[in-house]
Amino acid sequence: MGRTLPRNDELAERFELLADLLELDGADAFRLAAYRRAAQRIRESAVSVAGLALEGKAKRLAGIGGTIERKIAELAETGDLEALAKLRTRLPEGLVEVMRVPGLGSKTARRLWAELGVTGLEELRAAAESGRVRELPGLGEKTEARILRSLAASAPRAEATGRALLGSVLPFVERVVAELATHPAAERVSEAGSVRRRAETVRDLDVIATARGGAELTAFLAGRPWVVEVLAQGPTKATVVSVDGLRLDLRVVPPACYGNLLQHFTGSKDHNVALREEAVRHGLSVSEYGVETAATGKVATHETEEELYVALGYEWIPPELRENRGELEAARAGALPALVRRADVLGDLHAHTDWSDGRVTLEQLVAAARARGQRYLAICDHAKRLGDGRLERQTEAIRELDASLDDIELLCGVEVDIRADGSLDLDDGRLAARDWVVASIHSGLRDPGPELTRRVLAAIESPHVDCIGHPTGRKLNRRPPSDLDLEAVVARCAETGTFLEINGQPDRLDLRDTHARLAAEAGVGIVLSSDAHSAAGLGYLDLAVAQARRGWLTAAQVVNARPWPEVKEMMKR
Ligand code: DGT
Ligand code: CA
Ligand code: CA
Ligand code: ZN
Repeated sequence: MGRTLPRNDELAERFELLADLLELDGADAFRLAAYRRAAQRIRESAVSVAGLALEGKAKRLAGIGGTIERKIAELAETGDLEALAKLRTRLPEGLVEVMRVPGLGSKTARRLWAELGVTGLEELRAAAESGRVRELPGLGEKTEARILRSLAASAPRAEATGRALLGSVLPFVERVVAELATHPAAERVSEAGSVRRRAETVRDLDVIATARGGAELTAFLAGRPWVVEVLAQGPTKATVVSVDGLRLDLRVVPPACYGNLLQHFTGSKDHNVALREEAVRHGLSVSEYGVETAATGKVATHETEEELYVALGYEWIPPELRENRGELEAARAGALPALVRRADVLGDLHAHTDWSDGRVTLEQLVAAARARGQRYLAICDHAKRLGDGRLERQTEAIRELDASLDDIELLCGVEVDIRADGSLDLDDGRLAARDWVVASIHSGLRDPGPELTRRVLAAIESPHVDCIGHPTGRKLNRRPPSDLDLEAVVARCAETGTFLEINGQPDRLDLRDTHARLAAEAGVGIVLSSDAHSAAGLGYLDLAVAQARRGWLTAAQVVNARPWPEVKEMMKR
């Protein structure tokens, strides 16, 4: 059996590395460009370029000549390139990452290596932190500060990889749970793990069930059309992989200890560890199968989580709180907050239409909001797309539609950019005429914290700004939160009555749970938003609610859990 051919993206990556190392080696620009062009061409090809090269047909692709075709064949046959191996003996491979740090490039990377012994990002960080980078002629303190900033900015990204966004998996999990529940062998079926806790990202999906026939239920799961791989299958558990590459663990458990197992597999691990340690102090040993009294050796099982928590001296703890952030102490004291529920949220204060970058007309969006039972909806198209009289026409369209409907109140909102100098991209006269103003930062998110903080504080000072949108600007798996001084922002919001948003976009969820909790405790009103750009996008409000619950928020702390007239009253103070 022949070896499997390298995929196009693997080939492309090799040629990119080759180009980068050659650049560090000082090769001429023409050669580098040729390899980079070839890499791009390979990446974009719909057929296996390795296969073509082995048949001598890769040359037919634009940008690929005889030399590169031979190299592709070499990669396909040997798994490596001699040219790469040679370069690796001369240059540390980690230097490629150093070269890619914004503002550095190959020449500086080479000097950092030759003069400071920097062979990778770790040494680069150490050199910058100890002030050695500024010693090199032509580099200076500014470059050093920039290096440290970009190293800090790229750190959380690596950590976030390999985890799926909650918003992208939740509908799927809910469908699987519903599917399993309809099977005749199934009795109770529940999501568990990080999804049930509504963690913002999840590694895999966990589902718990009780059944009359465990083997039948796991076989049913393994046979679902969306299953592409069955990693394990037996009478009590199965692990499968979905077409989207998601791993799902199903465990079938005896009804008598359903509560014990559901609690165990909901986690979090930190919550469970703390729960068990506290139990030990009371002479109890908790496992997924029951609670053993140490003195007697008697094991009690619990059909429901409620019974289990009560037996251990707690009130039942909502899954979103199970992160060992004080919930066990609060539950023991009977002092858990009454978390905001989806039904408490009466309206949505952040949505876009095709008047700006939304993919839906005003009429379609409003119809969808009414279908969801929303009592008010603020249209917050971007001010920068509403020049040349468009804002006035949009306002007229909103008012007209609103006048024709009595089950929903439409608000003329706007989302303004907070510019680099802290000013807003809409004049005071127009701002004053809006029902609702969200101000957000969309640029310079990697700027130093003090600069970002100054911008946001300036926006908070504006008497027209009601809410700061997606305050930290993070994009999960893509961009870390900005270095904004959140505590300063929270303090000023509390003083001025400015609200902060939990944006429900699956890759934003910004504010995050802990920040929302901190802000609400400081007395800041929290707005839960969908930031919808489509009709379906209105559903992201559910994710904002989940995040709010993880942040311990009650309905009283959520601005849009009030009717619109009450929100207006809050805005006057
Ligand atoms: P994930 O999958 O990384 O998004 O997070 P989880 O919480 O879903 O973690 P997972 O799937 O590894 O395990 C599900 C639950 O099982 C976890 O939340 C708590 C429980 N669990 C797993 N390993 C341990 C452990 O070593 N000790 C304890 N006490 N519980 C564990
Ligand atoms: Ca999991
Ligand atoms: Ca799991
Ligand atoms: Zn928006």
